[in-house]
Amino acid sequence: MKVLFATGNIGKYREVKQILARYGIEVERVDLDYPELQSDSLEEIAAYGARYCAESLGQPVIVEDSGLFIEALNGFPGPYSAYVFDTIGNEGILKLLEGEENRKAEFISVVGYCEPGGRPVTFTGEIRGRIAEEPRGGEGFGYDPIFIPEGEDRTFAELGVEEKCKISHRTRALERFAEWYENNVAGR
Ligand code: ITT
Repeated sequence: MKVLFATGNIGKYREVKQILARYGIEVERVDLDYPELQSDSLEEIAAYGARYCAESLGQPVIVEDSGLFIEALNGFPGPYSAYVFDTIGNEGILKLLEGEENRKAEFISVVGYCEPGGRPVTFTGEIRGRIAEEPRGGEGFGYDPIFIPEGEDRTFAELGVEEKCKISHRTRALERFAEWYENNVAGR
């Protein structure tokens, strides 16, 4: 079983490949730059992207859209996480939270799957946690150095990819996808 994954983010690709291998699903990356719908909903963005890629490639494909939702910032950066990371980055987020006691945050991942001519389906996973006081750790990507998952003292970047991928938002979304895929697509 092999699925195409359209993403420009190598960190994401490594994780998705590793997680889906547990289910016997092989992943191949396609560097297809699809338009990101401007929407407050990660589900809508992932569904639109999956359909666009399936039609462009003429093959079944998955995409993944994720975001960091910070409670004290009313959910910011949320669906705009990629833009915010590329502009103000982790240091910018920490500045916005300077002196803020409520550090609660949530990572959400939405996987979209679509076949050419078909309707997209989406699968969501989330993990709660908090924003660290300073960046820590050298593994992972993006916001990993400033996100501490619930029940932990270490950031995702300190935990490392192996540990992160036992519990992450992406893992939970992909578990749901893999279960659906086994029942609905594999062996069809
Ligand atoms: P695509 O090509 O797959 O869209 P992207 O990096 O643009 O890749 P998103 O649009 O989903 O991905 O943006 C999510 C942003 O949040 C991006 O800056 C990521 O680096 C960051 N992010 C997503 N998942 C993360 C994770 O597990 N750990 C740390 N940062 C994460």
